[in-house]
Order: sequence, then structure tokens, then C-alpha cells
Amino acid sequence: MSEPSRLYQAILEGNAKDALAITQQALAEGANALELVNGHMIPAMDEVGRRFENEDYFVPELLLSARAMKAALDLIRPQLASSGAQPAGRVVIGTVKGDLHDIGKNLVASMLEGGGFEVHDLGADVPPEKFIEAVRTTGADIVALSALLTVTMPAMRTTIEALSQAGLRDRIKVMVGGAPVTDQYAREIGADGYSENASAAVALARRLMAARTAA
Ligand code: B12
Repeated sequence: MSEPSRLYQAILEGNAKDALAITQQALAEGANALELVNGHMIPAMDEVGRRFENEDYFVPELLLSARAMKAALDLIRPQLASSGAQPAGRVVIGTVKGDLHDIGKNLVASMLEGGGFEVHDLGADVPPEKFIEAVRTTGADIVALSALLTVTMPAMRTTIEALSQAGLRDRIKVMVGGAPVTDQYAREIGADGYSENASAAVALARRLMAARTAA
């Protein structure tokens, strides 16, 4: 693979077909799965994130790159698991109860996967008890809550309270986001972090994992 690698370029350009074909070929030629992820794919998504922050890329480009990343990652994931590589962390993500908006949440989930996290996506309109069940069955480190409606924002608080009542709050970090959510609101409801977009969500998740390890 030449520099800048063809895989890096395919993900940066949001070309899922090429990303898939290049990954397939690289694996067939004996490429190391972890090296493909860390050396080519994650740097590509980091660059996508930078371009998004600088407003050179917008949501459609982000979605295309995320899709290309996911396509390549789907091929690589079994090899990563068998090589014993640890994920950056385990995240349970969902849009809270009453809220059907899932485009932003899907983007955050894809970017987190791109950032090396193991993501369990519960979908939209997720009641607190489903989050609780998922934390228990997956051993999640982080719960990520999305809300797009002002009327469903309180469901984030309810979910955090339910996690506390279930005795799980101390062993997980909670991050929240969605267009009407703010940093201040996140603090008010007892979340551990907020970020306003999907690329910042990856950086936030990494910080929360570091804080978790340090604690
Ligand atoms: C698409 C859309 C819909 C679609 C949703 C399709 C889907 N599968 O998601 C449909 C048509 C179903 C819909 C329905 C409704 N909608 Co609507 N919808 C939108 C719209 C146009 C775009 C939302 C979107 O996808 N944005 C793009 C994504 C990429 O951005 P994002 O979601 O904000 O996510 C980013 C960040 O917020 C962040 N993020 C998101 N989640 C998380 C989570 C974490 C943990 C982190 C860290 C970060 C993070 O990262 C993301 C990527 O960068 C918005 C308007 C708008 N401009 O936001 C209205 C909007 C959200 N909808 C609105 C309304 C009112 C409704 C309805 C009530 C309409 C109705 N009367 O039926 C229903 C409610 C249905 C329900 N129960 O949920 C209002 C909400 C007003 C309010 N303040 O509450 C808005 C703002 C439109 C408006 N201006 O009035 N809607």
C-alpha cells in the first residue's frame, strides 16, 4: 500500500466500495489487522474529523466516510477479535425514550467504532431499563445518550437516575449529546461529559476512558 495509503484515501473520500476492496486485498496478502486500523483507518477518520471542524467537510461527507470506515471495519473486526486486541472501550449508545431521531446518534456510533471502541447501538426510543440491561450484558464502560427534542431531554436525566438506582452509575461514565443539549445541561443532570459533534465525541470518550482508568 502506497503513502498516503489507498485505504486512508478511500475512507477520507467516503468511497466504501474501494475501502472494502482494498481491505479485502490487504488481508488476503497477510496485512496485520491492527496495523490497518491504527496506521491507516483511524488516521483517515481523524483527518475527516479535522476537516469537519474546519468546515471543509459537512455532514454528508462525514456520513460517507463513516460508512466507508464501517464497511472496512466489518471485514477487519473478526481478525481484531482473534488477535486479542483490546477495544479502546465499550460503549452502549442510544437515543432516549420518546425520541426517534437517530441520524446524529448513528454518526456518533460510527465515529466511535472508527476510534476503536466496541459499540452496542440500542437504536432510538430506548427506555432506561434497556440501557440498564445492556450495561449489565455488555460490561460497558460508557453510556452515550442522544436527544434531539427539548421534550425528550429530561429522559436523559431519568436514564441517569435509573442507572444510579440500578447500582451501575459508579462503574460507568455517561456522555450526552444532541442538538438541544448543552454542556451546562449535561452537568445539571449529572452526566460526565458532553460534546457537540461526532468527532468531538470520540475525543470525549477517550478522555472519559482515561479518567476511568485513573480513578
Ligand atoms: C431529520 C429530522 C427528523 C426525522 C428524524 C429521522 C431520523 N431517523 O433521525 C423525523 C422526520 C422522523 C423527525 C421527526 C420529528 N421531529 Co425532527 N428533525 C429532524 C431534523 C431536520 C434533522 C435532525 C438531524 O438528523 N440532524 C443531523 C445530525 C447529524 O445532527 P444531530 O442529530 O444534531 O447530531 C449531531 C450532534 O448533535 C451530536 N450528537 C447527537 N447525538 C449525540 C449523542 C452523544 C452522546 C454525543 C456526545 C453527541 C451527539 O453529534 C451529531 C453529529 O455531529 C431536525 C432539525 C435540525 N436541524 O436539527 C428536526 C428537529 C429535531 N425535529 C423537530 C421536531 C419538532 C420533530 C417532531 C416532533 C415533528 C412532529 N411534529 O412530528 C418529530 C418527533 C418525532 C420523535 N418522537 O422523535 C424539532 C425539535 C424542536 C425541539 N426543540 O424540540 C427540530 C429541531 C426541527 C425544528 N426546527 O423544529 N425529525
